[in-house]
Amino acid sequence: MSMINKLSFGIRKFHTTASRLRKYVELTSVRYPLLKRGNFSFLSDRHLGFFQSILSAHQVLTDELNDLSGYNVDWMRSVRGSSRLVLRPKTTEEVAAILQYCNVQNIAICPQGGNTGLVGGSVPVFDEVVLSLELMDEVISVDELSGVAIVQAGCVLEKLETVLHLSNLALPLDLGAKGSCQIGGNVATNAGGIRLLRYGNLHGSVLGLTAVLANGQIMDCLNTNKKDNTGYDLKQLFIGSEGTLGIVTQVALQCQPKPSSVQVGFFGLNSFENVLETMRLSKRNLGEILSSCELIDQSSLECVTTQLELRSPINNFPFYMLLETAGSNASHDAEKLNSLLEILVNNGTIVDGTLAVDSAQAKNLWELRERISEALACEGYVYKYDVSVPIRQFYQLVEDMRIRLGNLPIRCCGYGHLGDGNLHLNITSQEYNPILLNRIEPFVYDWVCQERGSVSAEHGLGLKKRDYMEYSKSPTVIHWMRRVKKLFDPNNILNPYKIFPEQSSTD
Ligand code: FAD
Ligand code: 2HG
Ligand code: ZN
Repeated sequence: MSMINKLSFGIRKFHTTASRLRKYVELTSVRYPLLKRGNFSFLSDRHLGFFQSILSAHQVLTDELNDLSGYNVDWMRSVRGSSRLVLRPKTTEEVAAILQYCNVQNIAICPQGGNTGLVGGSVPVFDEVVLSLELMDEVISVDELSGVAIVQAGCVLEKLETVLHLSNLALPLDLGAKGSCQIGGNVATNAGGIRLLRYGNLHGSVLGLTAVLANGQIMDCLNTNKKDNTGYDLKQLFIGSEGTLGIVTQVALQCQPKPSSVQVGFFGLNSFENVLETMRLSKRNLGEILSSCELIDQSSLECVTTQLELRSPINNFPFYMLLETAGSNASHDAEKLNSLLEILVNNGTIVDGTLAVDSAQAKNLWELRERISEALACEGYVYKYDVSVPIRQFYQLVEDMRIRLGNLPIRCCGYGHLGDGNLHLNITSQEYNPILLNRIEPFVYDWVCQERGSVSAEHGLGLKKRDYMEYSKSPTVIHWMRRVKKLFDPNNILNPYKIFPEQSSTD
């Protein structure tokens, strides 16, 4: 194994393969015939005239063939709406004017950020008007001393990262979609990602935000204090609300000092027991410098290397782990990692591996993990499950599912944020296959529920998972969530058909 000292990361680009984009996407209303359009107004010339009167021409898109198709289809190419209008406000006040009008006119809205969501939440189900945040992409201020950045919600994460680096700051979250996802979308989904282990989730890092409510009221919670106990912390409601309670327009984010020393290692292991032991010792021995602890199984690695023609430095192990440390003292950090690896290699827990010697190698190693979603999408239709499970059972679900599905799918694989107990179980088939789907669901949700896990660890419920909320939340909790929704959006114009099951015992 070789050792690295100083590393600074290059920016990862968001990839999308051309063959995947050519794939035909069935209309959501056809694929899910039980879905019924809500009693919302149909878009009229009068409505259009109003939007054109308050926004400039380039902020109002109506050309179905050229402009709208990308906004109607999700990144996975698994759902397709039929919106006829995309609005692209530039300010909080413009968002407020749009919402006030839509609320009075009973026009349904689908808020959209970078459209990288994986649960069908970011695209319309029927003809909802798309409210895209993409023109609200300004970094308003960055304060190096406090580490607080204030940004418009449509700012792409990667752009924010670049700006922060100029002030020696780093984002508290990082994910493979950072070249396209927006900070507002991250907040709306409470995105996790590969650094959550180190910096915690957005409920902690978001100090404040501005949200526009369904009736057009501007809710100013743009606090920048680290501590604020003046009553209810209402901003928390918007974090993870998936566009159903309000439109997030500005975010105040607690950023972190940019680490000056980063080490990335990629290891092969022969059993899941060894994976758990490696995680246990990494957490204990690396302590505060451990920034990522990710798992990749053999099938996931095979997919990413073959589909995307990436090269893995080691092969033929049932499990691989990617460990990253981020600290401020290269020799101290290297000493810590080396003594950990000495233990793990000497006692046979880790069989083979490599440490990146420079940022290019580190980037290559990260690609093997971060591009798995993209590689799986190349195989056809992907059944995606993003679950929290007790760490000892982390991989059992993949094994049980393999036995259950036999050779029905192309692939059944598992990877994810091991250090956070968040498994990404992915199953692929050439095309959408309802028979396969019925073998997977509700089995997968029953399994997770039995283990008292969560059916959505980080991607949210959106459209695809909304019927399974009750596997992770009690009827009383769902009842009060519905009450909150009704209070904030009595006409249900904000992202209807998302999060909540249509009918349930809690109605
Ligand atoms: P969108 O996809 O546009 O929207 C997501 C939801 O938020 C929708 O319900 C939408 O209506 C709502 N929304 C968007 N913007 C706003 C706003 N300003 N106000 C109110 N509501 C809004 N997720 C993780 O958690 N961790 C990962 O590691 C991760 N990795 C990914 C890797 C890849 C390759 C891909 C494609 C996705 C990944 N995701 C991950 C999922 C996705 O990137 C995240 O959910 C991300 O936070 C979505 O941001 P977005 O701007 O693309 O939002
Ligand atoms: C990741 O961690 C993302 O790579 C995507 O959350 C997971 O595609 C998936 O299942
Ligand atoms: Zn993830």
